[in-house]
Amino acid sequence: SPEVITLGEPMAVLIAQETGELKNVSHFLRGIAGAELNVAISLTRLGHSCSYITRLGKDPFGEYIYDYIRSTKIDHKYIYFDKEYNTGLYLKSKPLNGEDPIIYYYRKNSAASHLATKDIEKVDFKGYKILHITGITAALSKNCKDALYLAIEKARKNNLLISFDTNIRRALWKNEKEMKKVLNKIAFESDIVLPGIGEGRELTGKNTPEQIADYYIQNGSKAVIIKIGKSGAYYKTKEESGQVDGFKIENIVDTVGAGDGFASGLLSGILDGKSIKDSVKTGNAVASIIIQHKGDNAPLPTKEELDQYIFENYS
Ligand code: KDG
Repeated sequence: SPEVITLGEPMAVLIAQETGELKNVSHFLRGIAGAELNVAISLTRLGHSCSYITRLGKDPFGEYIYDYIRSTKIDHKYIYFDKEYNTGLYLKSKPLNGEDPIIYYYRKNSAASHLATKDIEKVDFKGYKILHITGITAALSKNCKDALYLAIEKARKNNLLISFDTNIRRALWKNEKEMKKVLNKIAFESDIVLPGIGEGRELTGKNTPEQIADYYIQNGSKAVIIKIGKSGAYYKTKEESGQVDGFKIENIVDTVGAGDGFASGLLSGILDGKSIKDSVKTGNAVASIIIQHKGDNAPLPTKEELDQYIFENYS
């Protein structure tokens, strides 16, 4: 088996080539998106093996995503085509310097939102090391949430490490209470929980990185890594804790995808046998590369390029 398995919704993204309100933009650049797919792309670029489970529409965007995945080293045997529903799509604005872009989704009732337990039942989890999941999948539909729970259960039975990026997407949740309940439940069952500082505050009601980490560890999570933007990340396990500074960047182009870059760097560090502290540093490095470019996942470094980047940019 490959080392990592992940599941989620891939989308095509149309990236505005002009600033201003999306309704006035007439030129877009097409790209590939989807938090878990971004992680899979980055991991395979870094020399690790990864399977991706999803459903795609039999439409031009679905075929575009499939062809793209086929051009990477991602294992695609668990990608299913859905004849009935379309592939999700989203629009991303071109922000003025350093701001977060505006995101507009066309994904309701998408092919991937019809991913279900029957798709996960077909998956053999034996031999994988890590299951990587995000809170986005839990928000897509009831059947996606059930599929996610089944993946967690199968991962547990097969001794996989479970890595969970909370990835709050408010637009996809019915209400705040449900969102907190579901995301925290998944976090308590995960070995590694990866919230941003704002997400951690919202989900736990605590304030500092340490308090947020303690809340999750007391409830069953093994390691908590809190992303704090320019300041890097804070990590805590039962045994150790610390803060790892972020990489200094002159020009932030697009923050979307930073969390996925972080997750992929972190997991690659863990798979390479690095300490948690060095794995967090590797996560920071990939995130800092992503935000200097406008795509959600390009251009991603190979392992050699990343090592060189860390060597040159971190003292
Ligand atoms: O993390 C990046 C993702 O947000 C982006 O690729 C699209 O998956 C996506 C989402 O639901 O926001």
